[in-house]
Amino acid sequence: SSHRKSYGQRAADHSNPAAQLLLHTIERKKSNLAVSVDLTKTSDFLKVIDVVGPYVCLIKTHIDILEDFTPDVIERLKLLSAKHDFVVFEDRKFADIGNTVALQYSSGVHKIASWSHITNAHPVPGPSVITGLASVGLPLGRGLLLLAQMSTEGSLATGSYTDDAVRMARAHREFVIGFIAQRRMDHVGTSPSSLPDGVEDFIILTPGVSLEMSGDSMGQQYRTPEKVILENGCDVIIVGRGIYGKGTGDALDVGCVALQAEKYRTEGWNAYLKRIGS
Ligand code: 5IU
Repeated sequence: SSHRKSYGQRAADHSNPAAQLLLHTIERKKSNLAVSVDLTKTSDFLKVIDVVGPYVCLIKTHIDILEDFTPDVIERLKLLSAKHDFVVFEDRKFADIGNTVALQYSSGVHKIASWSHITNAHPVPGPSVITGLASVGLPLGRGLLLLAQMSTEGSLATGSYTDDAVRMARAHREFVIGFIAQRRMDHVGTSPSSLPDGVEDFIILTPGVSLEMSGDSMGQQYRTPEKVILENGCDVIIVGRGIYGKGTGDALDVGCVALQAEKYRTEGWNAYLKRIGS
């Protein structure tokens, strides 16, 4: 299983350029930490990204929560991505018919496909959500994550829904590079010989990670980096408030944010080293 291979070795099991970029970036920076920058002011958003940039493989955005969005934000985000060598993932969670998601992905104010290496979709509409997004994203070398599970209490994305998400992904491996999930997915039944090339490698990015908190007041449930990487076999830890706190305006303590990012990077990487047995 891919579980005990190094990130760098696994890049060879992917044809998608965004998957290769992510795995090589993780290896190069020795970081499986992604920071989710859920801040509403552009100045805070860019400041946190610049501070955590050295410690992360990936920055996850919710571009539609910025109150003062202008296209210049994207130019600055691209500059920071080049400066700090991180991948960009817009957590858009597409969930409509193929024609609509293609428009939402390419157009509107945010033009997500033009700058985000990776985005994600709910499998609830069926395979057409993948083919709709792929019509825009594949020519640009983008990659897609399917939402196979969620971290929230009472989530409906469980059992056969999760398994069917994996089957949908297997049928579209050129574009679907992995999952947002709580654990690795290779338990979903298949014989390796039924796979096109006998190899299956999906990258698992997992949200709901904190060292200190067990949840929030709105249904979020947290696990530690060690638990998700070592026990649950996930590949990338996604951390938001555990790193930037409440993150409102003046309260943003840049030194503290950098320390937290370094701490989560170390926790995540050490858990990975244990997993691959080195
Ligand atoms: N997120 C989750 N859980 C999920 C999915 C996405 O928390 O199951 I799918 C997003 C929401 C937020 C980030 O943008 O990940 C987690 O932020 P905190 O670490 O601040 O809880």
